[in-house]
Amino acid sequence: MTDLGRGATALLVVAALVAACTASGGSTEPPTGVCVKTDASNTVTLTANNLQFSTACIEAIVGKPIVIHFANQEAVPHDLAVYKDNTKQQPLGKTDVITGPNASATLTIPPQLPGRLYFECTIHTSMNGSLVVRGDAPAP
Ligand SMILES: [Cu+2]
Repeated sequence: MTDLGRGATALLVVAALVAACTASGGSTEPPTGVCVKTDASNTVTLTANNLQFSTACIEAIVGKPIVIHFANQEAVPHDLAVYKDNTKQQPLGKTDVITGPNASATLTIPPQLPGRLYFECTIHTSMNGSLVVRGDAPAP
């Protein structure tokens, strides 16, 4: 390899390292644009497979009941519980434990004010995410 070639290779390695560090970030907030939005009737489908939920962020509409169709696609028992926040002090609703590969349950959460709720599988708490409620708060 020529000296020029070595220099270029070293530069590429440095550039790749810088890119890797920049991409990792340090925030626990999900990046914008990755939330799965509910439809016009504030309904969304969440699936469980390979010990993971299909998304770590659901975005719902303020002031309307939130309906989550929960489908378990594997032969491992899962449930879905929603709380006011990740302290889990205020439960808002929970499905039964269901075992796939073709099981489903529907969870309806009462209308919520804007904010960031928390959901998880109570059996595998590493399966969790945010339920973001967006919109203007309804008039009192
Ligand atoms: Cu689970």
